[in-house]
Amino acid sequence: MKLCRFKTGPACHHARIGLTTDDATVLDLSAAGVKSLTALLEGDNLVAVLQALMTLPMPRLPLAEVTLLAPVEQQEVWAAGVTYLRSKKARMDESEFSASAYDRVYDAERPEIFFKSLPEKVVATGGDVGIRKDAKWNVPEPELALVCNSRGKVVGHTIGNDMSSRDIEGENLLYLPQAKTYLKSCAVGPFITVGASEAEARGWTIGVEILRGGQAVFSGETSVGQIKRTFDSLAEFLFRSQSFPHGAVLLTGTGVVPPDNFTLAAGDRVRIRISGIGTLENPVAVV
Ligand code: DO4
Ligand code: MG
Repeated sequence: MKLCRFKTGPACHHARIGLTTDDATVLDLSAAGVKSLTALLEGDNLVAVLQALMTLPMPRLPLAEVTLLAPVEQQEVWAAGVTYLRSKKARMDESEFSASAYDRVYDAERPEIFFKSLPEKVVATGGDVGIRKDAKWNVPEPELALVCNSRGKVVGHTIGNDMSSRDIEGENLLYLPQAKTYLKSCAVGPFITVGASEAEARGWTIGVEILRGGQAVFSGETSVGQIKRTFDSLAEFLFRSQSFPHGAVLLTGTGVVPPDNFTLAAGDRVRIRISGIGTLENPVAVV
């Protein structure tokens, strides 16, 4: 079962909450009085609630005819880093200066967690993701994202793109916020898969394809099972000495890194697929 936020057309100004079970049509849960994703995610027994909602009469719309919005309302987006061996190696290669920090954090009990985006700045599928005009080496980071409620419980999974400027990050670790958090640097969506256990999610694959003029100029794949840390431990660290009254989204790190001679260009399209969730696709623009 997958939840989404959508609009029915350009003239429609309010977001509706939808449920899809077939990836072709969406049930408009607004017709059953569901006004917010957050309220749904806060309740206990989400799967049972959704199953009960599905028995009610509701409009069913073709997915191809709606505009999918990012599945975030008031949730901040945070990100974990260096959770895959591949990411540790890439960071250590990009910066002699910071190599030992990456090496240490991979093995440390405390994960690297950083702030990624305010909810209102999150880009939906189809929207532009940005590469900084002052950066020379830009990559997407395809990541599984944990959707947590206000109690820190992982209640769903979605897709995140942690757009990153590797030259800025590699120059000095203290530049990480500039390399990671800038205009259009975070895309999330389009669906939140609910009801999957961590064990199930660990069997999913994450694939990324970068298209230039319609041709793939990079593609790569990893398995969610390669993430070193458990989802609960990542969520637990995020919520330590912190409060998220509306819940939060936590990207879990990248395990697919393009070769060092690759950088994104304006006009590229980044297509990220996670087998249990769907496809997040965004064109690239200079910001
Ligand atoms: O510290 C660098 C960022 C790491 C990251 O974003 C990742 O591993 O995905
Ligand atoms: Mg990342």
